[in-house]
Amino acid sequence: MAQDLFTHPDYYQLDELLTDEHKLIRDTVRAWIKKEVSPNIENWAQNNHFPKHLVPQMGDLGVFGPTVPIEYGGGGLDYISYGLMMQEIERCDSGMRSTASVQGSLVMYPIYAYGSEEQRKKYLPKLASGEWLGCFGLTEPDSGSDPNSMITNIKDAGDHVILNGAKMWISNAPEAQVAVVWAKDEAGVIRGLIVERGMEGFTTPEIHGKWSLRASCTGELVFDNVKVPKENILPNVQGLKGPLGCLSKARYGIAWGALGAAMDCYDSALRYTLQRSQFGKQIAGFQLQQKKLAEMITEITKGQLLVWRLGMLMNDGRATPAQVSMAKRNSCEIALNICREARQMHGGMGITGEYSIMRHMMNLESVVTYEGTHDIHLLITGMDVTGINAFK
Ligand code: TGC
Ligand code: FAD
Repeated sequence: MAQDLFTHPDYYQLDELLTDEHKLIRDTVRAWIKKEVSPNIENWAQNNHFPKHLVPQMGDLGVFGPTVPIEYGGGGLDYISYGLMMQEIERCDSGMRSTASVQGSLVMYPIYAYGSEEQRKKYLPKLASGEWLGCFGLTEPDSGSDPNSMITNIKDAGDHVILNGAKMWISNAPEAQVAVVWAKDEAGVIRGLIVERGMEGFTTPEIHGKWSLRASCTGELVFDNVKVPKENILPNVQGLKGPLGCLSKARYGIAWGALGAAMDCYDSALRYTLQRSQFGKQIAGFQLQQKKLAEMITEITKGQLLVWRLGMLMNDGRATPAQVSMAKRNSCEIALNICREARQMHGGMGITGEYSIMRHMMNLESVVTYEGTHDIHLLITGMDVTGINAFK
């Protein structure tokens, strides 16, 4: 990637809606990204390299579990702060944001919200600091959009349970010390367990050949008669609402994050079309290019307002899962559209690693799929407004 010249578009002076602390947090994460990530991200993605040396730095920066209380190593911050962090990280690369959202929303959050005091004290500080990396196992080879169909299971064996099954497409898995895993007990009730690397029968083979999220590692979780102590079961939740509750937090972060990728593509397209000349004038002077830029900034501005309002509702504890779905879906849709337009506006240069556009576009194909596909979120909105469940 060439020098990172990003400045964020703020067409409606939305910075006025942020506190000084919000702006400080955003600018701190942006400065770290520009210094530590932007110069290398293209190389890491091209080489399918997960920069795990950054995990402790991300911990120091406070991007793991920013809304978790300070006493457990979290940031004790609000949801706008969390959103801005995800926006800044994904503005550079969705894979890096994946690392942060899995750790914070899908590993730390369930341990905080559903765990015992002992579990919180044992795991949260190490996860917050980045000493340990975590992953979240819900999806299985035959159970994706319909997680209730999972077959991974636990059987009671006295002071421990025996875990069998396999999870698929798990971000961070090959490097994780800890996995929050969802499995059905003998009564068919979904339970959450904390599985640690080193437990006999637990392996995490890497998934190779991805064209997307190449700077994030993805793997399977394979459980072959793994003995998991009962003290590792999350005591305070049962059923699908456990993993879905975590997904609401992570999807919220993605809503801000994907918007960050869209902002980067717009920023790059604006700069490029102002600099590049054809037919004797800047290409930004052609009406067709201005239409693209005008539509991009309109969608970005609407998206910024949507996620900010959602963040305020999250702060008040009033955001509904369906509202989160709408924002995740909207941000992914506009980011992909903006990315595709920006790619064309960069001409041939748009397919090279000189610009971040192609990498964003490939990354966003995962973002629009994981944490609930585009169609699943549309059906959640449809169900919410009609009261009719189209899934069943
Ligand atoms: P349904 O009967 O609707 O719900 C079961 C229970 O869960 C509650 N619930 C939620 N709670 C909190 N947050 C949400 N978002 C919730 N959605 C539903 C619901 O109220 C109910 O509670 P209760 O008390 O009545 O039991 O369940 P369903 O089986 O009909 O499924 C509904 C559906 C399709 C919407 C859901 O299963 C779904 O969202 N599917 C998509 C699966 C998904 O998102 N998987 C993501 C895997 S993790 C991942 O991709 C990480 S990538 C991370 C990265 O790298 O960044
Ligand atoms: P399917 O569920 O088989 O869907 C295939 C198609 O059918 C989709 O277009 C879907 O929208 C459509 N479809 C399904 N049901 C319906 C319906 N009722 N009506 C209309 N259309 C429908 N999972 C984890 O648990 N943890 C992780 O950390 C994680 N990380 C991931 C990282 C990456 C890079 C990727 C690609 C995935 C990751 N996932 C993870 C898995 C992800 O959540 C699933 O891929 C996603 O939920 C979709 O499941 P699926 O791939 O099995 O597709």
